[in-house]
Amino acid sequence: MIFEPELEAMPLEQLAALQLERVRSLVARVKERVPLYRERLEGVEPGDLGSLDDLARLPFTRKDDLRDTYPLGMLAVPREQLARIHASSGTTGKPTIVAYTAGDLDLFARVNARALAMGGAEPGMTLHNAYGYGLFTGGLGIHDGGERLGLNVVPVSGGMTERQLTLIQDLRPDVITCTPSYALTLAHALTERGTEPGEISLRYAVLGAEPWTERMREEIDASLGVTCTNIFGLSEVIGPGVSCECVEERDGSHVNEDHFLPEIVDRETGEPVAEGDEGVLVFTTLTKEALPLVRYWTGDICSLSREPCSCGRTLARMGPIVGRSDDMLIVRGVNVYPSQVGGVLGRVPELSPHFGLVVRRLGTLDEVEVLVEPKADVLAALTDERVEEIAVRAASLLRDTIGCTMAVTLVGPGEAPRSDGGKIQRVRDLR
Ligand code: DLL
Repeated sequence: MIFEPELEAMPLEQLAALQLERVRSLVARVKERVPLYRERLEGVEPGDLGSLDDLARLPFTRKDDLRDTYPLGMLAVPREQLARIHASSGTTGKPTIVAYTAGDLDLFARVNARALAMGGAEPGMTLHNAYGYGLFTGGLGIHDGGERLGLNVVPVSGGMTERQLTLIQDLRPDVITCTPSYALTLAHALTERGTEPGEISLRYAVLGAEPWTERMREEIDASLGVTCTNIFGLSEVIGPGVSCECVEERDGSHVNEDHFLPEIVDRETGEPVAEGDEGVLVFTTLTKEALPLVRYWTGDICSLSREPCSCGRTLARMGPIVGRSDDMLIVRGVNVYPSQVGGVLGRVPELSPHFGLVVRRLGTLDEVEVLVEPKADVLAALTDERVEEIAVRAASLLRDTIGCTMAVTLVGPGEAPRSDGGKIQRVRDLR
């Protein structure tokens, strides 16, 4: 079902007109209320924006702008109007604080209701929500979206895997939401209990917050007995619900672009790329009140498609995130994204989706070792020669595809990184 058909399936011309009108009023609003934008957008008048293409003349906003104005220097409303704070999971230093008015929380719930409906959920279903609750936007964002759609939401949060399985068996939810890596952890724990996928009630899984591969999708579909879809989002833009795949096609995530205007730009020059090409994803928030952002540079790399979709939505679709400019490793001059490695490993039939990367510095050179677990049924029949043959084949596929030599080591079950509830850490950097 489509949660807001009049908006999600809007004729494209009407959508573009709405976006332009919203961009203009955004520019006026941030210039009036946010010192950083008053300075940066000096000389730009809303009326100068004749079409959406003119947006490309405006400067980008970057994560550093939020850091430099920590904690709340980019607010566009008085502090008393805030209704909630979240923060993004930074790996170093202070978190990035994001803020919501009551109106923003309403929007947050609506776009997540849309996303859950895209993923197959319908009013009356039960949702097992295993995204982390707290400062992370995943738990509460999906929770409010589920309630808005008319689901019965079980706020399990991440972790305590055994208890999750018990609740899944006893409460018989139809839909599960968590990170894809945690869905695999749950699936494995289920197998260890001796439970077959057919014995549990789950039908849909709406998974995201980290990159994942088609190999992971196949394994999650089969081992949990679900149809899983990819949900994308980031705290700075709102949290989850920026985009989601529809269960009909599962081929690119529909961006809620009446609220979050996407652009794809060249990662070096910042210029718009040709339609369908890969580049950095940039968002302008069209309706957010507390923390509106003009051309926010996400660092995520993907492509955007305007091909019509059989689900009836007219919203553009973004392809999977193939990497992030800031988790890119540079190995002997070659750019390597961990998710790209996962994609290549997925083409070796004997390998499972469990992999990790270890980066070491040997002298002046960086070396990457790829640790990957074979599939469980392959493992039983492995001889030393076969292990060697698979590793060599995977390494040559990586070299031919990515252009960088990496050692591949096959490891035992549980030796590659796993998720214990939240986002998975695939890279161990020992430099
Ligand atoms: O991860 C919001 C979210 C929660 C999305 C639950 C989906 C589900 P942050 O913690 O701010 O927000 O991290 C945002 O995570 O810039 C991407 O690099 C990555 N990311 C999020 N969703 C996906 C996805 C939440 N489906 C950052 N595929 C983003 C790949 C994703 N990467």
